[in-house]
Amino acid sequence: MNKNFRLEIFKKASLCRNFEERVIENVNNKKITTPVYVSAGQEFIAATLSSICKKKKIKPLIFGQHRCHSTYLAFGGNIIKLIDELLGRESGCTKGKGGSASIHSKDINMFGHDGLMGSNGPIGVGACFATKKPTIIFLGDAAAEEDYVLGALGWASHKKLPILFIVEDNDLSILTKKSVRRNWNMKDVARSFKLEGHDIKDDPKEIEKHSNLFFKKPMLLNINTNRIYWHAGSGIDNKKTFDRFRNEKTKLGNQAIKIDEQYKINIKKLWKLQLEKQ
Ligand SMILES: Cc1ncc(C[n+]2csc(CCOP(=O)(O)OP(=O)(O)O)c2C)c(N)n1
Ligand SMILES: [Mg+2]
Repeated sequence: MNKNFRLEIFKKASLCRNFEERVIENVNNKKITTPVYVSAGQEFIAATLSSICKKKKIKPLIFGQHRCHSTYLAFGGNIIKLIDELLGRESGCTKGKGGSASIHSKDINMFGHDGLMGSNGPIGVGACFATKKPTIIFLGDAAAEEDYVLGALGWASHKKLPILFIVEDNDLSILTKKSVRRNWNMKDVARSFKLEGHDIKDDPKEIEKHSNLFFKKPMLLNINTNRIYWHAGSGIDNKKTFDRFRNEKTKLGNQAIKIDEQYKINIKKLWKLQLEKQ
């Protein structure tokens, strides 16, 4: 992967991370009063996928789950409308009625989640089957376990749909690790349904490696990642959790540091302006 592309991905990740840091701040100071599901730590998945789609000039249908701020922002969702959504305003991307877990945007073809874990599996497959448009379905490692997701995988395989299932595998269902819940993995499940299935890290290079086949055949990528903050809200479970963002920033050096500083300033300003409008 060339450095410019890596930096482009980093830019999106920086946008997402700095946004989430302000969300955490505003949860702590009680400016945000509804539940939030922060995607800090997992942002390189959306940042990489959206950069690849941009390069391929593909605007996919997007079916996010509850932890979806980064999905929305990386795929070009309007940041002001997301701030307003989290503040419960009518000017929000989901008219202030969806909140953090149900981010919806016609502008970027993102369909808000209804709260039933994994429901976006069959709904997204149905939408892809009906339209044959490139489609990405984001699932958590726990949502992927729902029986109706498995049926949807089978149909996507049988109909050879242009679909990408992304399992954002943070090894947690709220606080329950995968090893407590199951003795199988999603890559094997996908392959048993004759889907292209892989188990990889949230390293942009690993994601890009599979991108030649994106939307050419149905594929499932189980992407191992880390949640920095609590399931909901602003607490931290473990300060030693691996942070892909910090890792990439260090590896990319000065250019990345400057990009990140600029995003920090700009996003702080945006939040301040929106909060003053209250
Ligand atoms: C069918 C269903 N069962 C349980 C819940 C309660 N619930 C909400 S989120 C969640 C954990 C989700 O874990 P995962 O899919 O791995 O996503 P993550 O939060 O880790 O991003 C649970 C159990 C729900 N919303 N829907
Ligand atoms: Mg999880």
